[in-house]
Amino acid sequence: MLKIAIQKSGRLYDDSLSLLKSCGLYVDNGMDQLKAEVRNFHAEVFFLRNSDIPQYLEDGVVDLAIIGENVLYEQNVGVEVLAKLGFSKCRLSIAFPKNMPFENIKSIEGKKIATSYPNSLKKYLEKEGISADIHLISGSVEIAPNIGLADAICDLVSSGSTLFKNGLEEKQIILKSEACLAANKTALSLKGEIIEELVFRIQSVLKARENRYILFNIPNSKINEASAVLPVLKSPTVLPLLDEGWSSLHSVIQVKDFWGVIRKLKNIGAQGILVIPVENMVI
Ligand code: PRT
Repeated sequence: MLKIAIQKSGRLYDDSLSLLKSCGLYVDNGMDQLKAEVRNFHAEVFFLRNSDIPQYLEDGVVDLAIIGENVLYEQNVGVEVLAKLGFSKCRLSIAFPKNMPFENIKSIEGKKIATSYPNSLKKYLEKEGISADIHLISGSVEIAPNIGLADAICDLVSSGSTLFKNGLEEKQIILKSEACLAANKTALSLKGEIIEELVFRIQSVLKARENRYILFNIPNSKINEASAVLPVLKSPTVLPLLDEGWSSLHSVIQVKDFWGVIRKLKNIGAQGILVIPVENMVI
């Protein structure tokens, strides 16, 4: 039985559960459950506190976990990252009050910095050869300078609005992070086959999210021109329409190329353009 840990509530919960479900794992989860069985995959899902997950993973209480890279780095656990998952993106940054001068990273020298990430900050300061006073706080780090508890802070930032509301400015990124799938090293050898199957499914789902299925009608005389603007995996599918001289072209395009491709296709003469999400992509 494969044991997978996800956060029990918080920022990672919804995306983690939805990813597992997109991989075809039917998780029978209810409110306040510690663990739930997966009906159609030889696995169970453990709902744990984010900060407890790395230790459980290293100790082999669970085999796999969906967790922020920042937490693994902070706790320095011996686990293996199998895939980056593209959600819960953030950065661990040093922020100064707006009116406090900052020229370069050396401006941190001798300052008192409040953080919930003391190990990550310590590693960073040592690497830069800077000495500063690290003040550990477990929550609401952003208020520390305003109440005179510290000169600056080191905290996670995503939109930047928390810093802005507290009169702080992001000065130095020390780590970039996103959710990842991490594995216990022993589990990798003992349960390699089922882990490989899950990683394969996750990669197919992530690939699908980056792509869209596109179909449109085009005069036969324009098929080659239209094909040339499609960054296709292979060549596009061409199906004849009842209307003589017209065909329907089907292909897959990347979300990032989407609007550019649509504009070019319209200019070439494409009609009835349909764009459909892709649920899974096995290539
Ligand atoms: O209680 P438990 O241990 O389960 O949870 P937790 O308090 O560690 O978790 P949670 O849910 O707050 O965060 C879980 C994970 O989400 C983190 O470990 C990160 O990997 C990731 N993540 C992504 C973030 C953020 N973005 C984030 N912005 N975690 C926290 N924040 C906080 C930040 O600390 C600050 O207070 O959000 C505020 C800043 O956000 P912006 O948008 O205003 O910049």
